[in-house]
Amino acid sequence: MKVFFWDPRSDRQQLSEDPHRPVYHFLPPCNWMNDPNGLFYWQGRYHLFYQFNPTSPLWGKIHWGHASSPDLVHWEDHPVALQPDKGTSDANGCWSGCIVDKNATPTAVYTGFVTPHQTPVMMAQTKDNNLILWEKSPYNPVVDKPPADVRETDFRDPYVWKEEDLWKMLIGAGMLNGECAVLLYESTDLVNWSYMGPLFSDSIKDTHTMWECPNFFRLGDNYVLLVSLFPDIQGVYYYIGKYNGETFQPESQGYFETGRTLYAPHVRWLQADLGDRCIMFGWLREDRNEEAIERAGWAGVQSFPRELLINPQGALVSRPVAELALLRQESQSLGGIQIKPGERYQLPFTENCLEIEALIEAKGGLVGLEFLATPDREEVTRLWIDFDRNQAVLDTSRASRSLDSYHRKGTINFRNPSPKQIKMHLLIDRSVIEVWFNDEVALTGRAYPTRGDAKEIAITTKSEQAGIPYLKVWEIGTIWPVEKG
Ligand code: DQQ
Repeated sequence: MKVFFWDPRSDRQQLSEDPHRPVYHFLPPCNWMNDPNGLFYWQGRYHLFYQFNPTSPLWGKIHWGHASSPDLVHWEDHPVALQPDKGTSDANGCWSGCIVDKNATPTAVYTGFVTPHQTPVMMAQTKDNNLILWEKSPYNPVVDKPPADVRETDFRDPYVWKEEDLWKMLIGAGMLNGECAVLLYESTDLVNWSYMGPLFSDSIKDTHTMWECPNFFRLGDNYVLLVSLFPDIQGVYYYIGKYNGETFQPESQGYFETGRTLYAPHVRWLQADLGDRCIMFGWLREDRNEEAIERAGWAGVQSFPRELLINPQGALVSRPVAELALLRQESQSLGGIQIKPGERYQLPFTENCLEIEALIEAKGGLVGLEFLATPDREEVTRLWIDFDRNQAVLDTSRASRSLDSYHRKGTINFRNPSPKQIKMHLLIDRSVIEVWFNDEVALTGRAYPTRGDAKEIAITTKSEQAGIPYLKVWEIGTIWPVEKG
């Protein structure tokens, strides 16, 4: 099979001066990336594949890009793993899928894109321990078309796992009756698949026509189904329930994340030195127009790798993997901060690649964190904690003077009733913002300040009694050897 080679280091080097380009979130050397695919631990390394257009920073003929890591945070680029092949069932794209271990042979099961009406299931394998050289299966496509009651344009993204000697596969789908569904298939060899019917279908909102990128995995005594709501990127939704090998009965459900930034997460249990963990990467979309993306020469970032858990209240939650500690550099701790309404408490550092952990207290009203902020606040991103409404708002409406970037207010409701104290865990990586509250709900967003001095951080309040009993900040270093470190 042909291998698409290029020199990733020179592209990374050239783009590394871009002030919006993250340094500790994974992204390709250049050009377009969307969904994470094929997360896999093999021979002591983590492998991440991703939807990649190697020739443009806009979505186009999609290949599988590839990188690997010894520790889930420092990455090395590899050649493109899968590329579309003319005249075959992936002629116009190798879309999303996963990798499984078939008798010690890493095997990719993915979506072939021919036309929107033809998105068969494809297979490729590698004997190469570095997962560089892949061979597509002579049996392709292994599933050529959807069942009759499924819309043929809404059938993609195989998710495969093994139960004893049987392979199971879910495919994201939209049914002719208007429901979203995950379709269950079974196989003994990954080649011959029998359709068993929808494992589960639902219609949580009339505006969704299908579920993309399904993930189905065990967490404790439960099973979790995690789906991306299509069209128009309407968030990521989960169901938690019981699975008996044939049916899935959800017992609870909710948004894993709302908003337009995080989409198409890919989840796998990875067995490595740190024990078995349920790991997720998710595509973080750009929030600026195509002209800005073309000027930048790149688009799309992966979320910081997250570990998924079910919390004691029974909700699906995530947290950054513990390996984040490997990237921490200088730190400072502050405590006992009291702020009066209208006051601004300036934090004693100016940076835009940071991690901040804080406890924030108030009896009511609003406490705000300003960051990516210019001294005159011409540009500022604000994170408001609203103790009256019991929610947080990530406000990028003044993040940038540029008309090319979109301005949003992303809101998340806290789950515990009316807390007086909120634990916040914030990652800022140039244009990327990921924040968790109380180890349960998360918000993700993008901000593109134009000024080089947009690096101040401060706390403000509109509450009579607000305090920060604890705040710790770390500078976070790069995950790439060739960039700033
Ligand atoms: N992206 C892939 C599809 C998937 C969608 C194509 C989700 O397989 O459904 O790039 O972002």
